Amino acid sequence: GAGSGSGTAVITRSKSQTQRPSMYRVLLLNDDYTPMEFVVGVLCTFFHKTLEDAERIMWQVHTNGVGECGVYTYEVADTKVTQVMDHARKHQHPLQCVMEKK
Ligand code: TYC
Repeated sequence: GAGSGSGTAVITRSKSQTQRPSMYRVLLLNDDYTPMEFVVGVLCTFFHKTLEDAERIMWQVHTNGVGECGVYTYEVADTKVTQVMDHARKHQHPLQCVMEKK
């Protein structure tokens, strides 16, 4: 702080005030059965992708086995994983959605 007689004011800020939250990647995994259009729909509906981006990500997952839907704080990432898994189960598709710490 401002020490007696130092003539210097020191601004102190606690670490927690400036610490950014950990970020989490939400990933889609490929499988042999989920229709491509269903995956594109998931990316548009739950991750707010344009049709063009959704199609690019879907093909990336189809080709590489895995692809990134977005990067979010823990609570948002966890909610999206749950929403996608519930949606896939409801339509009886084996689509898998997971999150990983960046
Ligand atoms: N491989 C699937 C098919 O050929 C399409 C697919 C893409 C499935 C992405 C899942 O996360 C996925 N119908």
